[in-house]
Amino acid sequence: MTNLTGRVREAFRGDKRVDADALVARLDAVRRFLTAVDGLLPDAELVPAHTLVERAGTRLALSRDHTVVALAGATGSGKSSLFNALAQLELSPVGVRRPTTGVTHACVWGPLAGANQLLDWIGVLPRHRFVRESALDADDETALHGLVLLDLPDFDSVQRSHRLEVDRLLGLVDQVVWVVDPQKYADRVIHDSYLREFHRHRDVTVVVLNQADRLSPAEVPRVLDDLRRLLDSDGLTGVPLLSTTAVDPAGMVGLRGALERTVAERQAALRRLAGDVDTVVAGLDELVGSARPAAGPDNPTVDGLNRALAGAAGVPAVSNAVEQAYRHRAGAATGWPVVRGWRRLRPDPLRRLHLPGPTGGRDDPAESLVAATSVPEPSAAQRSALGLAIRAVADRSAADLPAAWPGAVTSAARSRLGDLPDALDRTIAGTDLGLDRRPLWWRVVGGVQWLVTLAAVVGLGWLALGYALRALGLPALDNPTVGQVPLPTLLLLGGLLAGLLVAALTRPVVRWAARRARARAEERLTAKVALVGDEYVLTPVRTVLDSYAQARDALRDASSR
Ligand SMILES: Nc1nc2c(ncn2[C@@H]2O[C@H](COP(=O)(O)OP(=O)(O)OP(=O)(O)O)[C@@H](O)[C@H]2O)c(=O)[nH]1
Ligand SMILES: [Mg+2]
Repeated sequence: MTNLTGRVREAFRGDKRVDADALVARLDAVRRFLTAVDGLLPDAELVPAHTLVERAGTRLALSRDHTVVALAGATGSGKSSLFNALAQLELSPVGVRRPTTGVTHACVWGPLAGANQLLDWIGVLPRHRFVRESALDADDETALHGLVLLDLPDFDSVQRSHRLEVDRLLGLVDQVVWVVDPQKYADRVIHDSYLREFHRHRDVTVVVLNQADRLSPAEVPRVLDDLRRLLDSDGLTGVPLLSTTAVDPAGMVGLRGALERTVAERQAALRRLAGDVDTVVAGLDELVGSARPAAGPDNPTVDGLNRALAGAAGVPAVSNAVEQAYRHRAGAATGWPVVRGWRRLRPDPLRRLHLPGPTGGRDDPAESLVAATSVPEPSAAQRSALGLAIRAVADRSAADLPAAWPGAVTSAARSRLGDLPDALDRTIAGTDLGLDRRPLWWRVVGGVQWLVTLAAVVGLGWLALGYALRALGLPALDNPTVGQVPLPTLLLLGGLLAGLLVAALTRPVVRWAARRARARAEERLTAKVALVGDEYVLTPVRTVLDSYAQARDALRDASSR
């Protein structure tokens, strides 16, 4: 397996710009992945990818001129104070009762109209939206034009609704400024539940140690060092870390500068989404492997399937009937004419299976569309052999696939099992068994039989006439002789003997030819049955393997940068 996760984890964009087109292409690849695996993998595994595709599509379609930055942190860390200090207005109440902020407040630098749709999507109520522009007092705010700053409720709240609101918003915003204070900066909840989870969003993460004024100047660097160490162990190496003092404008310079740079770059939204794609791709990584899977099962497995299908379709029984039918028909055509009629009375073995009789194939095309043969139903053993063969096809095909796929391959292999019996029966009924044409040699031998029989009849008649004349006292016939033997006797005995001799000589030839007819029919039937196996078992399996290959390629495209 490739370790996409590993590759993704290494990808820290830092100052590297995210190309919008490349990001759109990666999102498109995630979309292709979802299309390829639709219905094949458990939906629960795909929720983050679906969410990403939907969110990213909306975010990119909405304003790209705005950068949405959220102030997130524990209650009392000073989010609202920082929010107000940045806006230089008392927009979000700051209080002593904890938690204070229950709903998200937004402040837009620049015209509100352009940001309204974005705020509708983010879900900030109109009455909690504020505009910095109307209160613009100087050009010094233009550097923040395009900033949409959010003051979030506390994430470690005793109020469940606050936590849900924070979690929802953290999934939507472009950049997060994590606000910690000197008392709680090492709190496990902040690190384990939030900061660590954001390690793939390092390049849209800023951490501020607020209330720095509560520390002595000597303590600030020490606490910052300690916090940096914690951030490193959270996987947030390299993220900007600043100290702020919300109650003193001088203590806001660093954060303000950082926000101005973010707004100027107009990269945060793209970087955030790129981080989301990284996260989703890493989550999907174990669903696909590295090796390109085989296009289908190997030949011995397919042969095994075809054998099992042939057994279940009654190919041995039909081939057997072909051999018997050949002997039956050849006997009727070449046998001694005296007993031929008696042979004809016996039923044709193929007719008994409702397969094409001596007159040839089916005349009515509609008849071949329905299962109409009387080939015996497959035995329990044949049925279970077929089940095992289909299982083997699925197992062999899925051998190289990761754990999520064999189930889909097995379902595909069995998906048309219910249609197989009819399809096999129709195929058997529609296969040319090679008995339609009467071989020329049958006619030659048949003709010879008629000739020698005729000779015997002529001889018999001749002798009978001689006896009759003698009995009536009439002059006897002057029978010609061949050597010592009178010709009529020779004709009668020779004819009879020749007939028996031809019949005796023909029998082994018929047996041999019947075996050949059987082998030929078996070959044709097996080939036709293999086509059914291909359509009903192998094609669905190949479709899944193909989807897998597409999913794998798509995920590779989504992970590359
Ligand atoms: N000394 C000092 N006090 C601060 C600073 N920032 C905030 N405070 C105080 O800390 C308390 C909490 O501030 P808030 O801004 O309400 O904190 P919050 O993070 O918004 O809290 P919630 O809304 O409950 O999540 C208030 O009494 C603020 O005056 C700071 O930098 N220095
Ligand atoms: Mg607050």
